[in-house]
Amino acid sequence: MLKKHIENDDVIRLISHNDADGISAAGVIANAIKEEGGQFHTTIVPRLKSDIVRDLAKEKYDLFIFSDMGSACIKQINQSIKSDVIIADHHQPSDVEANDNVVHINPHLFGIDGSKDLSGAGSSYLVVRDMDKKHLAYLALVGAFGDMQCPNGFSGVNQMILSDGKESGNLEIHEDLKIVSKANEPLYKSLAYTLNPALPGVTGNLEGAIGFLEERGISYGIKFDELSDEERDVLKDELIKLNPEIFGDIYAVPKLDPVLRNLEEYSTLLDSCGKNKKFGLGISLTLGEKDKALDAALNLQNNYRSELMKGMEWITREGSVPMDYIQYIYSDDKVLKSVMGTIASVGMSAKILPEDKPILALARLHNDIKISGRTTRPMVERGVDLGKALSDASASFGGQGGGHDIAAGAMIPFTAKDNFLNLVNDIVESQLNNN
Ligand SMILES: [Mn+2]
Repeated sequence: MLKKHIENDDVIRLISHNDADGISAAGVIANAIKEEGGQFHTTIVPRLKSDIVRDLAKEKYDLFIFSDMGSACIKQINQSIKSDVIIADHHQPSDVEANDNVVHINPHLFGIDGSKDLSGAGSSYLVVRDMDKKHLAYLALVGAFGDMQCPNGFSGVNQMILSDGKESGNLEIHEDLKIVSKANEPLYKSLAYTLNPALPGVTGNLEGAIGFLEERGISYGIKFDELSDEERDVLKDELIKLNPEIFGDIYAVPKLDPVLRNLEEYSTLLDSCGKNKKFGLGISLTLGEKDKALDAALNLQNNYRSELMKGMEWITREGSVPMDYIQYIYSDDKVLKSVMGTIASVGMSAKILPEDKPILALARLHNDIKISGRTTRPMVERGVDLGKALSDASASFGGQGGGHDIAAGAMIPFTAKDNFLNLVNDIVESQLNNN
């Protein structure tokens, strides 16, 4: 269907999600269209709502493509869009069947788990794969990284996309240290900025990183890429002592600019674009734009990283507030608010905060509080389901919440803060007792 519209010289209308997966998804389709000599017009939105679908329907395009979204809105799309539609999504679909003018691609329709085995960028890749586009497989995996679908390697359809990438010749896997910004930051910053896996005493701690390297006689002010082989070996041994997961498979596209080469880092850079609402910038990176675009994106990432370092300093100093069964952090500081969820989870994985209680990160937004909840796999195995806890507790106070057992979110009125915390504490207690 896509090919036919490109041949007709139709400008193709792309609508995608605002996170790293959504931007990668748009990038996969945009690259395919561009390579075939077609034209496209892209809009990135945080959520596909009925009024957006209604407004789109008024636009005169012959083909609409929804990527990393759309499956929940089949009913509205059926009702309002008469042109051709492609939906390439991986979220839980609504149970409405799509009309004949709608091609619906979603792993859940085939009994495949869309939260683990295929991303929105992956679904989009399946749309263009047969147009001789296996060289775009890597971009589908960037999306999978964005949606955290590579905990210990790829699974399911992602695995097949990985084989495509290797087959096309541009994607390679090699074992190395999984520290970030090896080519463009001094080593101590690379270590402090490495969040996944976390390095206790070093992640989120610039001074800790300098101290760690100085004590071991490793030059901290130069880039990782400039280290001697000898220093690299020492660094590897010492970092493995901190966290063995720091050495492992790296998925890389060598022909890309060094700062994008590692697909996981590529996805973090797109995430920075998304968080700052620079969607055009994100998409232009996926289309191969360098120089100014790359500098602008790195700039956004740097700002985010310095906010993150401030946040990490803050939790190192202040710690969390313990309750009997949960712990929480709360702030109404402008900088801290933007990184609350991340510092809560990195705080736990870097062992700054205790891991034996789920954490809620609370950020005040006017009259509401935004909550991000995180816990650990062992806590989930003991019965904790944060998605359920936050959905039930927020509903009791006229708020909204939900998510996964291990990570969830909610929004509640500010006035309900203390009662909400007490209720989540009680729910987690009963989850543990009833397990
Ligand atoms: Mn996604």
